[in-house]
Amino acid sequence: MKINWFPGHMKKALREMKSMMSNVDIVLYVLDARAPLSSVNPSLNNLARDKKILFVINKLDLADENRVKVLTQKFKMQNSDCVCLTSTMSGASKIVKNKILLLSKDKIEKFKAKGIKTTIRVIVVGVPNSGKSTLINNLCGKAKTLTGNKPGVTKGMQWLNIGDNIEICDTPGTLYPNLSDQNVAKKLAFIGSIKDQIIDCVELSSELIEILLQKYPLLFEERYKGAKSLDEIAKIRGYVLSGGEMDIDRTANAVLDDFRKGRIGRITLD
Ligand SMILES: Nc1nc2c(ncn2[C@@H]2O[C@H](COP(=O)(O)OP(=O)(O)O)[C@@H](O)[C@H]2O)c(=O)[nH]1
Ligand SMILES: [Mg+2]
Repeated sequence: MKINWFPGHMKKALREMKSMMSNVDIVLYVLDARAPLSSVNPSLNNLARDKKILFVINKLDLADENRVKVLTQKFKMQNSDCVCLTSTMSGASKIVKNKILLLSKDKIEKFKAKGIKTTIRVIVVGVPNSGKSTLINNLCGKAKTLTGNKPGVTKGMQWLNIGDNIEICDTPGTLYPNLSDQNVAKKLAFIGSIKDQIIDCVELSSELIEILLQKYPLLFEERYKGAKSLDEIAKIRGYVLSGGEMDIDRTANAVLDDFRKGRIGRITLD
């Protein structure tokens, strides 16, 4: 199975985002804590290269905190900052706002000296399903954008006022034309950044099982009572088709769903 997903709407979104960049002060780059390195998108890096970047490593509640802490160091570079958080929790908003104000301190003070209150414009980018819209809703204090646990929920772009003279823009999740590293592509598929319909779920699920058995054997064993393959999991779950055969499709989807909802445990694959 070769995974690649770069539909026309992503190409269009990247083009639109590029044309907006001259009006943007900060790029808020949302990564998934279950695969922070794999959810970096070269096309977005390219877009953000002259901007201040605030990396938000999101979905910390689903991830392996120790591993995330190590990976966070990779995102602390000049002109950028990095925070790890859970967008669905109320404290997230304050953390992000403070970081935005800190990163734009120079601009705010420059205008203040002239007696002008300036607006800070923040564009929120990231691969599909990383939690961009959820974070924005949290920053707004109410549901202003549509969210959903699958890629492709956000379609258009809109500027929203989040107070403290900060305006923020949601964008559709974007990938890049060629997912040449298939290990990265698989991780993006595991975390739900790639449309499930274009993937062979049995193959994907089998690969996830192999990786989890290697990286998190104890969590896996506990969840599936020692079962180590789709067949064995189907057996203990009693997922049987009418002819008596194991229902492998159902089992594959159940394992992917368990992982995505954090039911196997807190896991980071990078
Ligand atoms: N557990 C958990 N789920 C989250 C978090 N942030 C977002 N989500 C969920 O992830 C899914 C995708 O979120 P959404 O904001 O639509 O992602 P977007 O495609 O990047 O805009 C939704 O089901 C959210 O509820 C988080 O910090 N923790
Ligand atoms: Mg969205």
